[in-house]
Amino acid sequence: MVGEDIRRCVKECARKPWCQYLGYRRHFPLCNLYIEPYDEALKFSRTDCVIVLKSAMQSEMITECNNVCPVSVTSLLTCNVTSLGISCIKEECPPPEHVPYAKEVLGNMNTNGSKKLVSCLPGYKIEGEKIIICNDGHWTPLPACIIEEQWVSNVRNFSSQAVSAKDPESIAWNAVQVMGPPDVYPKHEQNPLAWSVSPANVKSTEEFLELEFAIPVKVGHVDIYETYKAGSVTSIQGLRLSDDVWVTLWSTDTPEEINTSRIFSPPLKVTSFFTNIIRINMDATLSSDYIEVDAVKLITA
Ligand SMILES: [Ca+2]
Repeated sequence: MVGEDIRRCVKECARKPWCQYLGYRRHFPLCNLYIEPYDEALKFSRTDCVIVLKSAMQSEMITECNNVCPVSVTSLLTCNVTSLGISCIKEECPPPEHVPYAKEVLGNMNTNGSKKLVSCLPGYKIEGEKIIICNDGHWTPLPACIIEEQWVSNVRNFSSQAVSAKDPESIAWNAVQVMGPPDVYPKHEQNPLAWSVSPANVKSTEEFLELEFAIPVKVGHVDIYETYKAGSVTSIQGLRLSDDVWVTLWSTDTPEEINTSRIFSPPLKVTSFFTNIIRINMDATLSSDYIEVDAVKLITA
C-alpha cells in the first residue's frame, strides 16, 4: 500500500489474520504487510524504518477477528468490520506460486480483480494464459514456461555404431556423438564427432537411434543433422509416455542417397502427447558408403 499513513497501515495488519507484522517507510510513505513471522536477522536487509509486530497491536478487534476468521496464510482472509458486526472475506489472493523458468511476473497487487503478467526466460515459451487474475481469493490457473528446443541428452539405444580402427577404446563415431549441439555440420564428411553405422551394418535396412531429451514436450519438429550421405531416414517416432507406445510422426517409402550434409526436418504428424524419447529409423542400403548423423534437435510444438 502506497500513500497510507501508519495508523491505516496498523489497522490493515490488525484486520488481516495472516499479517504477522508490518514495515513502514515514512519517506514514501509505504506500508508493507508480511505473511512470514518477523525474523530479527532480516532487520537490516529491509528498508522499512518502522516495524510493528502483530503482538504489539493489542485491540479488541484483533481478538474478535481471530475468533471469526481462522488464521490461514493460504486463504488470506480479511476481517471486515462494519456496524453490523465482524465478517470474514477473501479480498485478496496469496502471492502466486513460482512458475519454473519464468523470467518475471509483472503486477504487484494481490487484491480481487488484480492481474499479473507472466513471461518466460529466453528459450522457453508460455503455455496457458499469460495473464492471471485474482478472483475471490484465488488466482486463475498459472501458465507454464516450456522449453523451445533441446539437444540429445542421452542415447537410449542404437542398432550399431562404428569404432575407430586406430583407437578402439575411443568414442569416435559412437552413438554418443549425436549428443549435444552439432560439431560437424555444415561439413559433409566422415567425421569421428558424428554417429556412423558400423561397417557390418552398411547394408542394414533397420538402422536406428533411440534418443533421449531432458524435458518431455509436445513434438513440433525434429531436426536431424545428417553430415555424411544424407537421405537414409525412413521414419521418425516418438514414445508416448502415458502408455509407452511408439507413435510414428513421419515416414517415407523412398529414402535416398544425398551427397551433401543437411538439416532434415520433415513435417510431422500433429500430436498432443508428451515425450522426450525420439527414435530415428534409417535404411543404410541406399548409401554407397557409411551414413553419419551429427546431432538431433527436438523442437516443442
Ligand atoms: Ca556430434
